Amino acid sequence: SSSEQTFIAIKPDGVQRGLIGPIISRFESRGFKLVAIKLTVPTKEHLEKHYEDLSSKPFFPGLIAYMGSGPVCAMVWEGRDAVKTGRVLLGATNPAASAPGTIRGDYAIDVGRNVCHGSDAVESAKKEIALWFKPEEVQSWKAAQFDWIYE
Ligand code: DAT
Ligand code: MG
Repeated sequence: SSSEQTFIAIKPDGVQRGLIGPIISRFESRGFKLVAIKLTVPTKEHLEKHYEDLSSKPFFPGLIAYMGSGPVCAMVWEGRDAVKTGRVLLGATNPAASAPGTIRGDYAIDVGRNVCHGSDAVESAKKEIALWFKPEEVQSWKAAQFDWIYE
């Protein structure tokens, strides 16, 4: 459906490097619709929940410290296959393996500073959206260009 939602977050390095505009532009120009956005410094507890599946990894403490080191631009983007296509726009987890033309392939070098997060499945997207946003912070609106993007 054209109403699938994914959670995308520009990480503190992406915010510091002035990449909010360029990253938003990629989702916008692809045809996705922005339905929620906020700039927030997430707490340690919040990040431990967000990344709970990775809690046993050796890089977990460093990941939590990095993600809480400054403002994060948290967003929800909507559109057909938003989760899967969002991951394509992001590129591989390790920027060294990300193709040019992807966000990580164009803007990052180190896996520990890979500038942007994107949900990896529809189920995790639902969980992440509920963790980062109250229901009333997620807008429902029809984009004027809708019929020019979907047949
Ligand atoms: P992704 O962000 O592509 O979904 P993930 O969920 O496996 O990747 O890991 C979350 C973040 O943790 C990732 O964006 C960067 C960091 N990370 C993953 N693997 C890492 C590693 N081997 N060393 C350092 N950081 C890592
Ligand atoms: Mg992940």
